[in-house]
Amino acid sequence: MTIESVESSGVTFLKVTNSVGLALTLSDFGAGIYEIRYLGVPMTIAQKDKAEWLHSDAYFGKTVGRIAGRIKEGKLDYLGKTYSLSVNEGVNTLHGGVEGFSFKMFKMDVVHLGDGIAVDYYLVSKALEMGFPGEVDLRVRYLIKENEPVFRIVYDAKSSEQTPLNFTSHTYFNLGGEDTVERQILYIDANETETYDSAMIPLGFAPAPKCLDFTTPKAVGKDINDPYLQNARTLGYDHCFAFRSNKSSFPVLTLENGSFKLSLRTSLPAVQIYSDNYPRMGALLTNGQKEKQHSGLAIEPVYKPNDFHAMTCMPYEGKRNFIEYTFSKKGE
Ligand code: G6D
Repeated sequence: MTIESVESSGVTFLKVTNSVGLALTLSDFGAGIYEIRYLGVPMTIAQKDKAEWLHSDAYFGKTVGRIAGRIKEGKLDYLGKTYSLSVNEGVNTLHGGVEGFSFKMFKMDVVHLGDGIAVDYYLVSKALEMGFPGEVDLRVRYLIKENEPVFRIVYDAKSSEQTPLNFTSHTYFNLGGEDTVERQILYIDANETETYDSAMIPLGFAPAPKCLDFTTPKAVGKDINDPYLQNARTLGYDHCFAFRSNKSSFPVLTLENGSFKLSLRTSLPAVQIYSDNYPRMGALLTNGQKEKQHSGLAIEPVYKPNDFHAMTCMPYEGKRNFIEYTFSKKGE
């Protein structure tokens, strides 16, 4: 295992490389993933310019919180009270508000474990920060084993009172640095998907239409121009998929091309898929490509939108979830 640290714009970028060629470049700003490479090949996209990446509204690789997704008019109705949240997308709240966790500086610690290392990022979010109830202590732990092409993100949260939490990793995958992910093959173990209004406010789940059915693996681009996917804002995938059953011991999602395969295991019950529908056209990306529509596929395991009961963190109990990504090389 090698660890290299680089300072840039007041932020520490930590590159961790294990002995089977998995390399994660992490950042204390937004407890984010700046880049993942496997066997020296890019598996993700982000803005190459680190100063731009830090504050990008693409949330490339960032930890999103306190609540990933949209909350209508910034009104959180929770346990009989209505909390007025920070609004940052018109009248609505997206990804925790103006200064969500993606744009906060975490404290970093590196822990050497028997068979790998943990890179821990800590943040304390005061009560009513961005309008959310309760004080929250979060540890985001990146676990990288020495001899496996696997990493696990573990969210460990404690709170001073009952409060809803829905953290995720907003990493955009593109296996092998292709120009877009449209030819890459996606499988998702889900047959119900979220419905939305014209502002992408979630309205509830329904049986997945054909264009959102990935229970049989298909190319990301196969149905991406389906009229169902066109809404006031975008053309492409920007949808939440509820897993049919998730024992967290088998992959609930895979993405693959001719050379590489990515498998997702998670304790979370759903996944938001966003196909980079409104890119920063021409921006140079970490995979050497210039950004365009569908340059990457954000794969964001989450709780179902608005399921604030499931999101609840109880004081004195805390809340833990994990996201695990496994990489493999075809023909290995
Ligand atoms: C857009 O609607 C999408 C979100 O799903 C995504 O997280 C964000 O861009 C980066 O707002």
